[in-house]
Amino acid sequence: MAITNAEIARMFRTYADMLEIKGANPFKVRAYRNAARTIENIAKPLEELVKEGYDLTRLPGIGADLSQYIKEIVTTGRFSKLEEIKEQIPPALVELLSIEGLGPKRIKILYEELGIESMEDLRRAAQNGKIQGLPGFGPTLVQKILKGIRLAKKAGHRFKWSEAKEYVEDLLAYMRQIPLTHLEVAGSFRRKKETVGDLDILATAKDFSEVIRHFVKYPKIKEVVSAGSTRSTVILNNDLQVDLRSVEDESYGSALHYFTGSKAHNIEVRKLAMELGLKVNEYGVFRGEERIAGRTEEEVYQAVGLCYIEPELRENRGEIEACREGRLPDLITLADMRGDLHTHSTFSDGKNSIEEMARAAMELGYSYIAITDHSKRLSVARGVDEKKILQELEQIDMINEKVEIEILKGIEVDILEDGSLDMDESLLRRLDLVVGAVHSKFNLPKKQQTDRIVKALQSGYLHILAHPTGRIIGQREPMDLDMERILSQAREHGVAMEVNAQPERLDLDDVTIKLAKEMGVKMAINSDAHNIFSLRYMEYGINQARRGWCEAKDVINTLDLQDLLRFLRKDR
Ligand code: DGT
Ligand code: CA
Ligand code: CA
Repeated sequence: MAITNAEIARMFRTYADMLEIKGANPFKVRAYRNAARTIENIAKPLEELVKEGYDLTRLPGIGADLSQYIKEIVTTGRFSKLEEIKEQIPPALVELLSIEGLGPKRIKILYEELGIESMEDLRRAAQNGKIQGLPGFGPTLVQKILKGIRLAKKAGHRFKWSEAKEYVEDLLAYMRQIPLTHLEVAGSFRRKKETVGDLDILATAKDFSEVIRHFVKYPKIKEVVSAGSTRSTVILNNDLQVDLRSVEDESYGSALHYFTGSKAHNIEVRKLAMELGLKVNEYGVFRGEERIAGRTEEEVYQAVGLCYIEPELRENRGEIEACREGRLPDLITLADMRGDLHTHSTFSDGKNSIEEMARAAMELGYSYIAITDHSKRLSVARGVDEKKILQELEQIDMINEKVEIEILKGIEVDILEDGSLDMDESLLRRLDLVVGAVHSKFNLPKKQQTDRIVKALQSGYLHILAHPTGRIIGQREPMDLDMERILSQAREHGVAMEVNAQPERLDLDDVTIKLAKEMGVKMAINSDAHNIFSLRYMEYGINQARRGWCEAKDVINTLDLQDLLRFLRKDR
């Protein structure tokens, strides 16, 4: 079985956590975390890169040592340093790092003094009053820890869709080694939700029992929770749970519909069926004892008087009414995209030259790509100042002469705390495209934060507002914003709202995309790529846009070059 980038990233991250608990040099710990981030963000399997002889040290944060470890992992499937450290530190200790108030030092004390090795050990010790009184553990901290345990339980762990996809592809390839009639992932994964809790897989085959027998032998399984004759649940080595069900062909459509969900959508469909005197379940649509539909999803929808509804829309957000009124959207697809309007090059913190980015965009079939490096205020990203951007523009002119794709001259200009833009206006006027974004002060009060962004929208320079809420999934909350006001200002000033396709951003989210569309605001779906591989993030942005009911006509980078330039030409 192939080893996925997500698995390699997970190994490095676990190793970093364990190093930290061991009290290793913080720089070393950070190096592994940075590498993990790089790896999970490369849209091409490292295994392929290694096979092609690609120099891994060209990737951000990957030095000679890490490059060697990656080679070890893709060739042997093992990371020997991680195995060594696991001999010294119980792996379950790592999950305690997610609890607020517990750093590596305290975890070490808990382990050494009380033998605490897991979340469960910790909960018991805290409740039994064993923790209070240990050096540095006062009553407030103990309360905080107990709260942290409850939070961790409630949040559970969800996987980014992009990470789940890597596991899905590998698992499906494995399952196809045996003869199957149908094989499909249902659940939130099929609905392209930004994160998934677990995977729900559906299979039909002549020989049911062989399906389960084969499934539980998948090499990346850590634990087989259950294995019956038609269903099984397993936990993969990254803790992702997979439920597999085997059904009869004549029930396949109903089962697929049922297990695709969402639950809220299913409930509405069932209500409709009841009004018609029908019963819907995972085995079919029934009138009395008679099965009247179930082989395909289309059949199921038809039986209850509906048309086919795309999985991304099945959230009970109006899709059933829209279907009955014949106004379901014609959802955007990856093939509609004509270009990418937010990318970086080595002029700021990107890893590839402008020409490399342009050629990679060409290979994706695009007709244009905007290079939008950071502005000077963002020093961590080596933002370009007025002098450097002039050099960049010159270079773009030169490269445009020799490539068969239009490179647009852009910038990702920082929106400063007072709403002004981090670049000289005379220069902004010379660019084809100005992408504005907030990169600091994410915690301003709602009114102030909204005013800041509205001021930028009103400047007359902005074409796109990038990652509008600033959220990072599982890490940073969205900014507190009056989104309706921002959307109506965006419409008024002809600014497109970005659907940022980075898998941990996906910002705007699905609900806000739908609102934007309803308000008549244009959008741009962009990869925000910092290297040639990440241009492929576009797929994740398309997923999110589809969940937000987006059609090609709502999105400016589905326009051909001439029409796009017309949109970008504003009075300024
Ligand atoms: P997840 O895994 O949390 O990301 O979300 P889902 O939507 O994949 O949910 P999951 O795995 O619990 O269940 C898969 C599908 O099965 C769900 O989308 C709808 C269906 N389902 C589960 N439980 C029920 C239920 O009680 N009633 C109905 N109508 N459908 C259910
Ligand atoms: Ca699921
Ligand atoms: Ca499930």
